[in-house]
Amino acid sequence: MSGEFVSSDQIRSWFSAAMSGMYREEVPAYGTLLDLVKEVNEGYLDAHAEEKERLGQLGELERIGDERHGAIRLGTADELSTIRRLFAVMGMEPVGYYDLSVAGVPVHSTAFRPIRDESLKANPFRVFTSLLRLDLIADEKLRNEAAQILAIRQIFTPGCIALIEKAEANGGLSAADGENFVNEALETFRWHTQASVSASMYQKLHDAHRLIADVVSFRGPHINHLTPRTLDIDKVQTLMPEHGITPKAVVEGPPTRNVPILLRQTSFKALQEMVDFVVADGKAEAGRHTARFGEIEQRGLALTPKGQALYDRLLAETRAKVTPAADGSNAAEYMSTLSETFAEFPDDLETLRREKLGYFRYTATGKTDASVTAASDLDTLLSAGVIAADPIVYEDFLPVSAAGIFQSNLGDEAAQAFSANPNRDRFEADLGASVKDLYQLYAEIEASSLARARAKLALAAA
Ligand code: OOG
Ligand code: NI
Repeated sequence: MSGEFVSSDQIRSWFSAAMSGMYREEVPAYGTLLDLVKEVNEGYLDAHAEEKERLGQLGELERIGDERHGAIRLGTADELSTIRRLFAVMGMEPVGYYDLSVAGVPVHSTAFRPIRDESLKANPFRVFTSLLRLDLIADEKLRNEAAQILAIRQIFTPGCIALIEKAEANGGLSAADGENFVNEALETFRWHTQASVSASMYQKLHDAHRLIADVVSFRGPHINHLTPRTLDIDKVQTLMPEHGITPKAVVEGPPTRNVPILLRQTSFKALQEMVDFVVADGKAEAGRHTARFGEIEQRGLALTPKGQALYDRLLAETRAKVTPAADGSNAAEYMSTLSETFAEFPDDLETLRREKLGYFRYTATGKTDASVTAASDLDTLLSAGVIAADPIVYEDFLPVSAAGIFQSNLGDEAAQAFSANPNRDRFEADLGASVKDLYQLYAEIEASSLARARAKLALAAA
């Protein structure tokens, strides 16, 4: 039976490509950005032949051009649990819990992404998915009105629901059903010019928080950005203005380094879009809404909890000295303080590995050495050159960076104080599942790569 199914990796690749095509039509600057990133990545690989070969051998080269993440913001627990089932059809599972209330954004989030090594290689498409926290709206009347508006909307097409159920019942979809599923699922992410509220309701929601207006006022959770992966974010950041795109003032995440770690991101401001509000008092009203934007990212080494703790400490130290101003006025000072503070973070692969700051993928190099066996300790095998260690790429997100991305696109007036208020239990109850632990996923990939490499050595010796 399973032979008749198309793989979930294939469905995800189709979906990611379809989404990219749709967004390219909706947001022309995204197309410009894709072309720029492609050009910079090609230039980077041409100038770094060794890195190109290494990525090729690891099977990571093909995925880079395809690589992107998107983001959506949902309104209700039902929407969140159904989107979990929708993403499951494409082999994407919830990984990590991000509380953004700390940063004045009334949402909490997870990332849906493939988790197995082969699936990540096939297509790493991920969606940062936030759930609005109406419990953080102080005004009780407005909170109830917003909840009522959200309760009656249906963000999934009947065809999409039917295909999710079919995939769940049968354990997969045929190729024809898979293609239909992609078309149906795409509808959930589409932009709608027609708002589902009146202009005055929109204004009330907007006054409470721009993000609340964005989630509550529309028929669906339009994809708000789609982010290609670049191999040189500083270069793209510098070239963006030449292509008519103004990036946010500072790149989020770690500074420029020899060995990239975690995730660096930069975005450009939301589009102003024309919106038709619902007729109130017999009066149709046109208006504007800004929600959708562009972003690029550069991914590096996944850090262990020890490495992440060092990253968090150094970032906090940097921000205690200079907090990046939204208008960009202290951008240069922030970036230089960031680099100075991060001087403490080891910046060569061998130290990062020895100090267990990051996760590594081990492979047998094919070289043999009579003085070692498959059971020799790892350092011995590495120095003999029979096993090689390569960084495992970070596949997840960073809460402080995500908050910076939200803020830069919501405008400064949106920076509001909510106290830190994580509620992971509630999120998981709404999701209908627990979120996966990202460190465990990296540790498993590392351990299984080492086991495979040792098995290969043993086989070669026999
Ligand atoms: C999501 C912002 C977070 C990222 O890359 O960190 C994000 C949003 O604005 O909905 O996408
Ligand atoms: Ni993003």
